[in-house]
This record gives sequence, structure tokens and C-alpha cells, in this order.
Amino acid sequence: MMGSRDAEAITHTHRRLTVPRRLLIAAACVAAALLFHPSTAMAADSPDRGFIPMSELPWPADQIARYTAYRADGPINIDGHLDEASWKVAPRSPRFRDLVNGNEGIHDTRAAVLWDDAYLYVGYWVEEPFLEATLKNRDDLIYMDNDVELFIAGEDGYYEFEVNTFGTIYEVFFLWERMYEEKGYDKIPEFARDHEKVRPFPGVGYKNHPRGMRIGYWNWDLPGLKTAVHADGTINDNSDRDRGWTVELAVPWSGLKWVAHGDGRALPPNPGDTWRMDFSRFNTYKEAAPAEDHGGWAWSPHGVWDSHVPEVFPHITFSDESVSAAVR
Ligand SMILES: [Ca+2]
Ligand SMILES: [Ca+2]
Ligand SMILES: [Ca+2]
Repeated sequence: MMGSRDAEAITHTHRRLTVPRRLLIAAACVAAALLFHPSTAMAADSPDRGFIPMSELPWPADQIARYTAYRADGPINIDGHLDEASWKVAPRSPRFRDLVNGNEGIHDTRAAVLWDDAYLYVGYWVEEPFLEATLKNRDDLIYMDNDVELFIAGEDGYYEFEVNTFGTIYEVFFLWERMYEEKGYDKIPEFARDHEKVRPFPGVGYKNHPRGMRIGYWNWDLPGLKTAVHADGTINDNSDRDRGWTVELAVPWSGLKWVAHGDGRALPPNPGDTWRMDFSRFNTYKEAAPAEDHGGWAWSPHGVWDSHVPEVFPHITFSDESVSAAVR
């Protein structure tokens, strides 16, 4: 999510926390101690890395979604149909909510996560009465269409994925600029800055992120990524009413090498590891007033009009249990 279509919706309404600061700090210390693990380190205050201090997160830390991802029971065929037994039983997210204010979206949107030794799997169920899409070329600005998005955060950067109802995808890898030389990314050819599709990026509606600027690699594509969309209705024909669309993704752990690089986390994750990932949809429309619909809904709200805030991404913990055993 980014770009000019959203300019009028950008707000800087940082939530005013009314809890006494002392309590927040105490709670933050307890939470930091509980959460401390290399892959959740970004949840703790870490001024040298420039993370947002926990007491100043734009969405309260105790209201950020948590989810346990179980192992898929069998093969997941990436065809856009979420009809494998594993998807049928996988716990689904709550209905997505407005990214800024947390109001429920007018259409139902859910996601679920599974994994095995080779892949991270993500499924989305997207209710949409009028399926529409325009963009057909890889890395077109998919957020200009109705889209579904996935972000996967690492210690030094994060991956952004978007897809529209045609199944056209957009991928960018972002590195926090302050890590570029400090962690040696400047020595890695893949992260050379002299490519026309590599640009500085300040964020969207939260441009005062304490970590500062990012370097965006629009030329970056995740190796081995498999994606598929199923449209349950008629695209670009509004003479009828559609049911929606589903999105099915298989993200190979091997393709997440640079996401894992910063803190040396295990690929595939060790059972019990927690990653931070974001799941959202952005619409070209908004519900009429008096609804306060910003046109972007997420599994877990951000409190600001900006997807690029990894500190408020949901906590996804990987369990070694198979999904059918876990939900039995
Ligand atoms: Ca499938
Ligand atoms: Ca790309
Ligand atoms: Ca239609």
C-alpha cells in the first residue's frame, strides 16, 4: 500500500495513549522479557536499531494479533482453490478491520497460514461483490487496483507482495537504510543501489518512523514464489453480483534468505519461532459516510495509514503440530 491514490486519506492521528506512562513502561518491560527471541526482537525497544519504542507504537502492543501456524497435512496445490483439507481446518483470522481505526470492513476478509519444510502457505478469502481488475504486467502498481497484500518482516528489512484479481503480482524488498552499510548489504550485488528500480522510500502515512528511510528494490522478485487466484464471479462485469476471490500463495523458505539474514533465523523456522507478517486488502472504493472507511483493511490494524510498520504486524508462531491434529 502506497501511492497517491491514498493521499487524501493519509492521517497522522497517532493514537493518544491514556494509560499512565509508568504502567506502559512496566508492561513493555514484562512483554519484552516474555517475547524475547531473535525473531521477535523487533517487538522490544531497541534504540540502537531505531525500532519504534513500545510505548509509542501507533497501535497498542497488546492489541496486535497473534496466530499459531500449523503444519499442512499434505501437498497444497497452488491453483487459487483453498479446497485442500488443510485449508478447510486451518484456523482463520478474524474479519479484517480498517487499517487506521480498526472498524470492521464492510466485506468479509480472512486469511490463514500453514507451513511445511519447503514452504510458507498463505490463503485469503475475500468477499467482493464487484470483481474488478485492470493491471496485467508483473510489478505494475497493483495497489491501484483492488488488491490483497502480504508483508514478511525481517530484522533488517521486509518483503512486500501484492496481487489483484487477475493474479498479477507486485513484489518489492525493502532494506532499512541504516542497516545497509552497517550489516554489509552494500557488498552484496543483489542490493546494489545503482539500478533504475532502486529508490529511497520514506513510508506512506507514517513518514516519521524512527528507523528512518528504506531502500526499495522494485527490481527484486522472490525466487520460487508460487501464486494463484480464483475469481468466484465475473471480473469487470458489474451486471451481476460476485461472491469474491481467493488467493493461494506458497512462499519457499529458500526464497526468504534475505528476510532471515538480519538475525540469522532458521529456515524453515524452528517450532516455536515467531515471525512478524502483515495481511491486508486495499480497495479502490470506500464505504460512504458516516462510515469511516479508509479503503484498506488488515488482519490487525496499524493505527496509521501505512502498511510499512513491521512493529505492528501480527505475530505468527510456527507450531510443529499438523493442522488436523491441532484442531481435532
Ligand atoms: Ca489449492
Ligand atoms: Ca519486483
Ligand atoms: Ca462481476
